[in-house]
Amino acid sequence: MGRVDELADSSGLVHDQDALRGRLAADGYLFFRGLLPAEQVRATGSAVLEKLRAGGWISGRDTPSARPRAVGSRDALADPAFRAAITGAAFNRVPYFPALRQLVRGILGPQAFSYPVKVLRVVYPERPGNRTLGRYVHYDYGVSGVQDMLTSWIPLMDIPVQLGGLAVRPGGHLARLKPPRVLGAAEPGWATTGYRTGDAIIFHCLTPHAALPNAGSSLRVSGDFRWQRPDQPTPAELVLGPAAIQRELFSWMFRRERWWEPVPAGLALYPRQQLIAAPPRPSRFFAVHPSWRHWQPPPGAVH
Ligand SMILES: O=C(O)CCC(=O)C(=O)O
Repeated sequence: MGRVDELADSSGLVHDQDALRGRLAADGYLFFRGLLPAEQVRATGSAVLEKLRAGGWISGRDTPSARPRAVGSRDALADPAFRAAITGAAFNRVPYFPALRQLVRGILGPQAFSYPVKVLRVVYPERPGNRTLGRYVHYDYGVSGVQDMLTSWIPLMDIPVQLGGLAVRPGGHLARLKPPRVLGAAEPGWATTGYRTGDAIIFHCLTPHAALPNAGSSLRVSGDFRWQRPDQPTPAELVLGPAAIQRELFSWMFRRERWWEPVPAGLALYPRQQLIAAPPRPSRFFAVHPSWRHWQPPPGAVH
């Protein structure tokens, strides 16, 4: 991987909220080796792959279909097998794993919640013409328009660097705002790791990040689960779903599951486009670079 650095492991800080906030403020991310129960996460990955296998994304021997079924997560939603995977209980349960939930609440506050809308990433080996949007260096502020929103990126299988896991630019959240661009495979100043099932990386919405190319021969499967405090304006589409139905997305499917909990009552919901059009407010964690005053929402999807 050339000069790409190794992520710093914050596992030793999980019980020290001040230290976690301090490191998030300094580095823009927190990585935890083995935070989650590896067996349960592996079972989640297998459940996702089973649905995809049934839809022809992979053969019995886990070889990806010669023609990708979809390039990005949005195209993928048109595919019934992908829809079965992303709406399944196994995948939707991930942000309710206590170790993850407690950790994020320790950083953001006890009422912090995860958006019912979650992103499943199934990334084929990269070939000309199938580069995903996740390969562009971007900021997740463009996803929600909520200052201090955190993204947790969870590998649902072992993801060696060759399979193109997530890379972050440590300290990049303190720097000047930059336009999107494709991340090179060995850029100095970036950090990643060989992710293992059970690992988690959490990063701030102003932290530049991108996926590395999948240079392997199998699919890469991971999920993004995003979090905010309930006392901040909340993007309606991430709670109610893209069609803005009047109830919390998936509540009718999972409300009887032991692990499920509803989003807090009384959220102030706004159209996502309205929230992402405004520059970020001051952060609770660090001084925002003045260039963010000139923030423009990206012309299309950023993630
Ligand atoms: O996993 C990827 O391909 C990209 C992830 C990403 O951009 C995100 O979590 O916001």
